[in-house]
Amino acid sequence: MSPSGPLFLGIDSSTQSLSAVAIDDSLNIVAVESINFDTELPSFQTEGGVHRGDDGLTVTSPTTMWVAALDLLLSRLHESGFPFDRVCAISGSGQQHGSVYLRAGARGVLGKLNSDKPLRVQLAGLFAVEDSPVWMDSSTSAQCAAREAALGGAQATAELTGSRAYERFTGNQIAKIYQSNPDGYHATERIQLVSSFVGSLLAGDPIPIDAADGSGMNMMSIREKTWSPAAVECTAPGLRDKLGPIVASHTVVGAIHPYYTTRYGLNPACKIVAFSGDNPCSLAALRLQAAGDIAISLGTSDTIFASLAEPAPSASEGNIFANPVDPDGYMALICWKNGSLTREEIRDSAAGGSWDEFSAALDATPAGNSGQIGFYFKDPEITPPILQTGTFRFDANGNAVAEFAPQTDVRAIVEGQFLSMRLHCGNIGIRPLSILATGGASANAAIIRTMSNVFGAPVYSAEVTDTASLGAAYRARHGWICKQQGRFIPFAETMAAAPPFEQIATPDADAHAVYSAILPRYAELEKRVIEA
Ligand code: 5FX
Repeated sequence: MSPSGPLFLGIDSSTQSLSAVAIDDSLNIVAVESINFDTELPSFQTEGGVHRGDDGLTVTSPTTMWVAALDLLLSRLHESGFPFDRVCAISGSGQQHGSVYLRAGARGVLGKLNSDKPLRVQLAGLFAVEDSPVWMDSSTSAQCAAREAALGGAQATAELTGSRAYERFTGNQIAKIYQSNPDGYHATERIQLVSSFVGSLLAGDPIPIDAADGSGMNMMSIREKTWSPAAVECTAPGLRDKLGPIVASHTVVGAIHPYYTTRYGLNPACKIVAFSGDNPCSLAALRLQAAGDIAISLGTSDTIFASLAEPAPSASEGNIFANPVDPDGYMALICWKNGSLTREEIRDSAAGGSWDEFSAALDATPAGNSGQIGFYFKDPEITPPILQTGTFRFDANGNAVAEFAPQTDVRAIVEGQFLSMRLHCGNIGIRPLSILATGGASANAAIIRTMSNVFGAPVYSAEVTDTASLGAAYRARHGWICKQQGRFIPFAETMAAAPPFEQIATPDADAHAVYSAILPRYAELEKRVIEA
């Protein structure tokens, strides 16, 4: 680490841990630290950072655990000699959708933190609801149905808020708290997201929710980036006053509270930039700054993150959020449950359990698989939503067939997964111009070539770790630069010093034309599979 110069800190409050990444002004990572909730704060008795209810649906985390983790994280960095006095700005990331219920009077308590005592001791009693519902909770189906009924259906809810009503989305969680624990609800002065809550601890004042994380609540108008009165009012009475304002994600929302300057040596000039969700922060870390930049993560589940300019929210696929680095832009998140495990199943059944044989089979078969198309649902699929598992194979004439030759199976699963991605991306307005491939399968050249050809876009490789906290650190620097200059500076300009990602595939125009011709047939067959 150089001995001087500004530093920027990103703090990620994820499901299982609280982590920090510090960068310097040249975007180098200079420090990382992490606190695991289960092992380092065992008194909270969490498993994977959460408590699961007996109903199998309710999932919460003890809010005070996040408070205790913050002191532990900062003291760990302090003890390692980290130069907190050089930190100009802090931003953060939080698991999306989780909510925190601050009791009346919380603002006064936060403002008067005393640096002689740990946060945990001073903030006991701050919460009107002690256990925060988190994104893994799926106990609010009744509240989702009520929201969609109030807002004119699933598609209308998606058009208004960016997503149809999802159980984990915060508005539905708040509605459940109001109905099941009215005393707790009425004792609440302010409701925060996990992200804005951790930022509030640092600022010593409840900071606003940012538009990107606010999009995960089913209550924000995705186009206006303000609370939708209809979507707030159908949630719980008197809610608008408890939510505070929404700000653009690059906004400086406060300064560090003296608690941290005295206790850990932070610089009193250190700014707090609005905290955001983990997925928006990952978008920033992957530098998906221009509309059409997408990242495809090939992991246990396959996920697409995308920047887009003109969203087309849909009730059947994906979530649209406000873009965390462009106040006029949007981002999309789409998840496919059948990812690596499903590819591995075909590797085992059709390629002798070997990735080399799997790749050779891909190389030996033609783009478009001579018209043969397969759907492989080892698990119930999210995109498109289909509960029925199984494999559905069709020949070039659209007739269902029981089997494919092994090599055909290999090509059919890879092409099918990418055609599904292209189809469902298109349905919500994503037009990929460049693709960043991450995750395990991104190391397989034959799979990546197929990805590039299906989308007709160049593919780059990125092995970025700690994306949520790194993205938060980039955003801290972005917000700080905007504040210094007194105007919005495009995120890309602030990232000019970052080394370019390596290009690993160039699309073949002929192969791409084959996939463009197949896509309507693929869509038609997918419909048949869903309807069957
Ligand atoms: C996104 O909508 C999710 O629910 C998850 O990715 C959480 O953000 C994980 F923290």
